[in-house]
Amino acid sequence: MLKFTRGFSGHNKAPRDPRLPPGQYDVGKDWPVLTAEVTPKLDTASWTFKVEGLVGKPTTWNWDEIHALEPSAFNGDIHCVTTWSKLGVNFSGVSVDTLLAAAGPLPSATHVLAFCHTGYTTNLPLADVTNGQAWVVWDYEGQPLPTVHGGPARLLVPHLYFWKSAKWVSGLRLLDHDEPGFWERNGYNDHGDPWLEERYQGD
Ligand SMILES: Nc1nc2c(c(=O)[nH]1)N[C@H]1C(S)=C(S)[C@@H](COP(=O)(O)O)O[C@H]1N2
Ligand SMILES: [Mo]
Repeated sequence: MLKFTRGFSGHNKAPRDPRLPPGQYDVGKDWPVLTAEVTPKLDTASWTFKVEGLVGKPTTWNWDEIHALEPSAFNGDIHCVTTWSKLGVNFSGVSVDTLLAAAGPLPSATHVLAFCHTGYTTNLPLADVTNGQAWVVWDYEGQPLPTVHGGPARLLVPHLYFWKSAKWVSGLRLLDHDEPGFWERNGYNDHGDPWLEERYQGD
């Protein structure tokens, strides 16, 4: 398909923020809520997160145990496929690298399926959740992550469209193949790179 020069927007316009991927706008202070399922009430006393599947040591953390891991923070931008982006946000929690290091992915593992306390799923190549690119987060701007935004904890994979950042995440399953998740089975792109505008299947 023909693609026109990005950023050409006529005259007398403020320069486009270079942090905005093509086709995205800055949503400003708002943080829209997009949820397919009913927002759950999860009790941190019974909350767990597990790494399972093709790993040497399947591992489950409870709320206290995951907080005892090395903390890791993200400052940067998030991009929803519905075209809003939110710039310069702060999340903190734990790096997915730390979780995977404990469970030990087998050499055959190529993909992960993130699953949730609510049944939502999303798929990612293992290479997109390693090397400081993905987190399980429970703080937003220094406050507990609001329930509507996935609290007590959500996945954060900010370099991909935000549907990959599963709210109320309960674990990662390592696989030797790609297995489409909820939105990927319903027309969204398997990968979802906002800089390549991988919005829908076939993009
Ligand atoms: N469990 C769950 N996670 C989810 C979703 C969902 O419906 N359920 N929606 C995804 C989509 S499409 C987006 S854009 C973001 C929205 O996150 P927000 O509501 O915090 O903005 O969450 C993603 N994670
Ligand atoms: Mo979305």
